[in-house]
Amino acid sequence: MIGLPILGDPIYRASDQIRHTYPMNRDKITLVGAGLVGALFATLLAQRGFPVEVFERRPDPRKGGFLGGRSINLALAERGWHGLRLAGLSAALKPLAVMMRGRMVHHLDGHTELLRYGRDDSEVIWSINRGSLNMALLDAAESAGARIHFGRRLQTIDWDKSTLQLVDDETGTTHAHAAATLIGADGAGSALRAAMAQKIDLGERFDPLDHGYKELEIPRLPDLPSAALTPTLSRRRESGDLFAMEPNALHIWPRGNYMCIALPNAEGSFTVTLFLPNAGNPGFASVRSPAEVRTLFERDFADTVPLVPDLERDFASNPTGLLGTLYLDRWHIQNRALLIGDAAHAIVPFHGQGMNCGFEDAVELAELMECDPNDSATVFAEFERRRKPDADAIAAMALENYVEMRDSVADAHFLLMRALERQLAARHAGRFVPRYWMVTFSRLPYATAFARGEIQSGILRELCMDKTELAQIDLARADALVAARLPLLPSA
Ligand code: FAD
Ligand code: 8R5
Repeated sequence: MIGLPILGDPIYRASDQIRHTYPMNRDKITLVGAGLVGALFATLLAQRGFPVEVFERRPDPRKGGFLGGRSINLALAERGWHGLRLAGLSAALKPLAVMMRGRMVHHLDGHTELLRYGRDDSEVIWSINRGSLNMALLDAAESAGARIHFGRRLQTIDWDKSTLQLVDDETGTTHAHAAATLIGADGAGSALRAAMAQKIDLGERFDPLDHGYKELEIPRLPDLPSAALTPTLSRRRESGDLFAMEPNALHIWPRGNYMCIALPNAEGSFTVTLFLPNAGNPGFASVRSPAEVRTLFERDFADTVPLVPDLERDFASNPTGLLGTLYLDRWHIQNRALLIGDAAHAIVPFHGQGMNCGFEDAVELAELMECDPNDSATVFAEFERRRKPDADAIAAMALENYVEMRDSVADAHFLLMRALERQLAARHAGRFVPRYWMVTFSRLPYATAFARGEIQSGILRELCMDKTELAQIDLARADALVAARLPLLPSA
């Protein structure tokens, strides 16, 4: 037993300086999927002394796989940072992330305006590269003691024999593995979920959105063809600028029923995403040929045209992404298996909360397991009881935020309500907190953000009815409504 920690022996982990005691008698936990949520959860569990084994379909991205492809970024908010902090990763990742202070709205006539998300630079979101984040999490999981097996795709489960069938897609070989307690973080197309559904009715429902998405790229300023550059951009390039647009913003081109967005990448490029209905015009069914793509962009997103040199090629070669919401009535089977992250509750992307919510799952579950390490049945049931209302709430808010981003953001009445919202937030700190702030900058349960958001938007609608300017609002009435309808929030 030399070299192995014994009960009561403190372990010091270099990465976060947290002291852990390695307990005995903890059952091994088998995880499926080492994506964002799986890798974070493996880290948190291993830190808490659980033996953790992870099976991941893909090869190890640290061995030359993730690099080279397109830069794909994600918006990281407070819930996500909290998980990364607990994993001891936030200090190392912060320098890789680009601050996004607000929405940079690109109007049809070409003018832009920045609508700040929060009050100051402490209330912002961050754009981070998915590959870098995933690799940092894999490193953290392994340093905490988790064992990750790459090139192992879960195919089927023999529940009676507690055995997984795993396939190595590169060689075609299959492997059997005995596992008693399974946790699935294998994403929206979860194989564990499919295997669970053969044993019990999960009450699964997928609500497809009738809109899809396509990713395009704005290269770094030095990589843009000179011919396309405006005089301003040429000057900026000569002065050494890397970014072709404002880097510290999430760019939005709201166009009513559809939109483009762009998130900055640390090296200077932007990932642009076009969200469009699948049918109708414009829609993915009608915008197909290179000429149709160009016509759409020249009409609706004219300021992006010089910045997306490979427009037609990106459009043709990148797949059209499907969107929708996954609802399950049950996330677990007794003490045998539990789903977390997208495998349990994939949502539409419009609040930028899919990963953030999944990280919150990982933290909540790791903390429950730490409190009650030998009773998976109770922990799994409790996890589902606590998290399901929050998952349902963020699913609903994400759908609502699509309308806000693509449409309302350019609407005068909406902007009046937003301005009043800020004023009430300043007058009633801790009581009137904009829903976006609760979702993005706090760790209040999503269900609380949703419920209070409904009350708040009722107040805003009543006060703004028939009004066009802030000066017309009856603030005494506003104060009375807030006091009557919104209890003080617990201080964080
Ligand atoms: P995944 O990240 O999908 O990981 C699942 C893992 O399981 C993968 O590694 C996969 O290879 C593995 N796997 C799958 N099947 C098997 C199998 N049978 N056996 C073994 N392993 C398997 N969220 C945000 O919060 N902010 C954003 O800005 C944001 N932007 C996004 C942009 C895009 C283009 C997309 C597609 C999503 C975005 N999301 C964002 C959502 C976010 O990516 C997901 O919510 C998050 O990745 C979910 O993590 P997960 O670990 O549950 O699933
Ligand atoms: N996901 C995001 C927001 C909210 C921004 C706001 C929205 C692309 C497939 Cl669509 C979207 C947000 O309200 O002003 N924060 O972060 C990320 C988003 O989309 C991501 C990049 C995406 C899935 C394609």
